[in-house]
Amino acid sequence: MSGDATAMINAKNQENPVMVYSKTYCPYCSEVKSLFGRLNVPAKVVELDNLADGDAIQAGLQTITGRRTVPQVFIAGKHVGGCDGEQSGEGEHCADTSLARCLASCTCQLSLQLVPFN
Ligand SMILES: N[C@@H](CCC(=O)N[C@@H](CS)C(=O)NCC(=O)O)C(=O)O
Repeated sequence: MSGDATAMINAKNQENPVMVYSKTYCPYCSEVKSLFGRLNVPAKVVELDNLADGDAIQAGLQTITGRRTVPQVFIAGKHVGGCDGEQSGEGEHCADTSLARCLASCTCQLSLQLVPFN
């Protein structure tokens, strides 16, 4: 399933300007979802623990991102990280700064793509 999972993830990331792979009970995921809510950015959220093939999708995410935790966030098809600011060197804690900055740098692309989002 791993090849199928990565293909499915890549397709979803292309279809949806903001993709969040999440688990319903995960506090880091809640922080990311609430951040997008505060920024009024509609994000497509996949709750892996609600899916029969959630484990396979998580394995596919690990192949793509090198990380085995949720959340994993993709903006305009690009992996931007989890809840923390690891990738921007900000260390543990949720990511108003790093995600918000990334969103700001993607504004033009997102505003074009978000119009038909559901
Ligand atoms: N530093 C990570 C922590 C994320 C994390 O620890 N997530 C937990 C769920 S709350 C996780 O994915 N655990 C492994 C798993 O559920 O398979 C982040 O901020 O994104």
